[in-house]
Formats: sequence, C-alpha cells, structure tokens
Amino acid sequence: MKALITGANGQDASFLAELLVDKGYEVYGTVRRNSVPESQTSRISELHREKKVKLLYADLNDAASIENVVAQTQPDELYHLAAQSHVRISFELPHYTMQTNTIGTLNVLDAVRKNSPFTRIYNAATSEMFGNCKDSDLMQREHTRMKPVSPYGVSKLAAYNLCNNYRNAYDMFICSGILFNHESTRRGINFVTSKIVVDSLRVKKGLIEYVQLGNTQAQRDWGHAKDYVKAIHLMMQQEKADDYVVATGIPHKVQDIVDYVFDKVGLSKFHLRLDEKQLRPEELNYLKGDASKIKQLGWKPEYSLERMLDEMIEYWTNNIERCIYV
Ligand code: NAP
Ligand code: F7E
Repeated sequence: MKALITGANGQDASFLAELLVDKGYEVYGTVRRNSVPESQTSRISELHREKKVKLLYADLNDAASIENVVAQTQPDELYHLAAQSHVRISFELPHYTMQTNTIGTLNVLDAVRKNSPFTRIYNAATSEMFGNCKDSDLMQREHTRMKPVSPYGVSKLAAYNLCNNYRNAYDMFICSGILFNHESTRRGINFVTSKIVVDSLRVKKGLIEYVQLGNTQAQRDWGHAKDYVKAIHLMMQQEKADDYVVATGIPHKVQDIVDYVFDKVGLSKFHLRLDEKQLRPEELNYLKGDASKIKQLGWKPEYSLERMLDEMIEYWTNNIERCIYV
C-alpha cells in the first residue's frame, strides 16, 4: 500500500506516518519550503533520517505542486492533514486561512479527480465546524447543526462540504474525520495544553513570572493524537466512505488543565494571569463529542487526559531548555 500525507511534519501527520510505516506502507509526505530546513522535519526526524518517509515539496496554495505530487505518487490512500490549524490566528489571517484550508482542499480534490481517481482521500475536518451548536443532550455528533464561530471553522466547514459534494458528484472515496481537540508532546506550544505545561515549567525555573492565558472557562473534549490517528486509519479501511466524529465524550474546562498542571508542577493560583490578547473575537464555549459511530467500527481511545498531561509534563521537563519563546 502506498500513502501520501499532506503536511507530513504536523502533529497528527507525524504519528500517522509512524503508524503507516509500522503497517508496511510505502509513505510519501509533503513539506513546504522553509528557510529553517530543520523545522521541516522536526517531528519526523527519525523516519526521515531512516528514509522511511519520502518527502516531496508541495504547498496547498500552489495547485500545480499538489497536482504534481498526486500524479507522481498515485497513492492508494491520501491523508489530507495540512492546514492553517490555529483558531485564534485565523482571526488575524482570515484570507490566508480560507485560501489554505478551503481552496487548498479543493486543490487536493481536483488533483485526485484528474490524476488518480481511485485514490482514497481522508479529509481532516474538525469539531470547530459545530461552533456553539449542540444536540438536546448537549453533545455534538455527525448530524449536529454546524455554525462555526471562527474563520478557521468556516474554512473547514466549506472544505467538508466540498468533500461531500465530490464524493457524491464524482463517486470518489472521501472520508472526513470530525476530530475533537487532540494533543501530545508534539503539539505546537501555542495551543493551550502545551502552553500551560511549557509556561508552568518556565515559571518554576524562574524564566517567566506568570502563565498568561485568555478564556479559561471554555470547555473542550481533549484526547490523545496517537489514539486519533488510529481512528483516521480505521475509517479509511471501510468498504464505504463516510464521516465520523472522533472524541472522548468527556469535556473539561481550560481551568481544569491549569489546576492539574499547577498541582503537578508545584505552582499556585497566583501564578496565573489574564492575557487579553488571547481572548477570541468569538469563542466556542463547549465541546462534548459522541463517538458512537466510530466506536462501532472497534475504535476505543487508550489515553486518559491525566495520562496525556503527565506525558507532556515529563517530556517538557526534559526538553524545556530547547523550547523557544513564541
Ligand atoms: P499542525 O500540527 O498545525 O500541522 C499542520 C501541517 O500543515 C504542518 O505540517 C504545516 O506545515 C502544514 N501546512 C500549513 N500550511 C500549509 C500550506 N499552505 N501548504 C502545505 N502545508 C501546509 O496540525 P495538526 O494538529 O497535526 O492537525 C492536522 C489536521 O487536522 C489539520 O488539518 C487540522 O486543522 C485538523 N484538526 C486538528 C485537530 C487537533 O486538535 N489537533 C482537531 C481537528 C482537526 P508547516 O510546519 O510548514 O507550517
Ligand atoms: O484552544 C482557550 C481558547 O488553541 C483551546 C486546533 O487543533 O482544536 C484546536 O483548536 C481553548 C480555547 O485549541 C489560551 O480560547 C485560553 O477555548 O488549544 P486551543 P482550539 O482553538 O480548540 C480544534 C478541534 C481544531 O480543529 C484546531 O485545529 O483554550 N485558551 N487561553 C487559549 N488557547 C490558546 N491557544 N492560547 C491561550 O493562551
């Protein structure tokens, strides 16, 4: 089996590449040009060094480059994970976010339709598409109304709709995974879980005075990226393409993460400060996903939130000196 992953050095892509290599796939991945080349492979350095993932240059905003990599590799499975994935930054870069996430996905769909129509496609959809909609039991599932509250959410909902349209119109195999938040030691340090862990350790070392956050009352349904890439692979192995929610079903406040990490690291509530710049123009307040559909295929998350946070604390305790400020 041959797989192509867009955005190979992303958090999810790096775990997925490892999973696919373990399963015996021939794995290709795309990276975009970066003036700091070591950043391009920071999460897949071992796979890259051992030539287990073959890297190709492509940018979602350059349709010809996407067409080239699809035509060149003709993969059995294409995992489209590349995106401008930061919600708050999408308010600062709304045009870029729409262009990359929506038109970029259209570029992937068209490249496959024209050059490799039998390739199965995975599309990285998101719980951010729901916005503040929920069902009467306060959960979100595949058919819950979607009314996004960020340019990122809008860009991903448009991409999701394009995927459904291409699946129906051209009889293509396209799955969208509606994944709720998932984290790991490889999560970018400007996402809230990593930021809380990294900045708590910096406070403890006397490098900064406070952990500064925006809205700590927002609730998210956090899982582990390693569990979620297994769900991604599983949905691509089904006879019929479909869309699936992937979530733990357990919501927590951002404040709960702060309390847990502060307790583990040895900080008090006086080490937390409000950073108004982190408040979003519109906020998604509450996420609790119902993953019954993917669970019927046999998927089950292995990590608890506490185990994941412990892993992140241990990792960053050993690597804090290498972590630059963002
Ligand atoms: P991530 O760590 O931010 O990785 C995104 C990848 O996309 C990076 O490799 C990035 O490359 C690449 N990329 C960005 N813009 C690009 C462009 N214009 N052309 C080509 N590549 C580009 O994201 P993640 O957390 O692994 O998430 C993977 C996917 O799942 C994303 O589509 C995200 O929106 C979606 N998702 C994530 C979550 C979550 O909680 N993690 C939940 C639901 C959905 P650079 O390193 O060069 O920037
Ligand atoms: O924020 C609040 C913030 O940036 C979580 C992406 O992977 O998951 C992710 O999007 C919550 C929000 O993730 C800070 O307001 C408070 O309520 O870690 P986050 P996100 O926005 O939920 C979805 C499913 C995706 O698809 C996205 O790609 O935490 N919060 N203070 C903060 N968030 C950040 N980043 N920084 C703060 O200082």
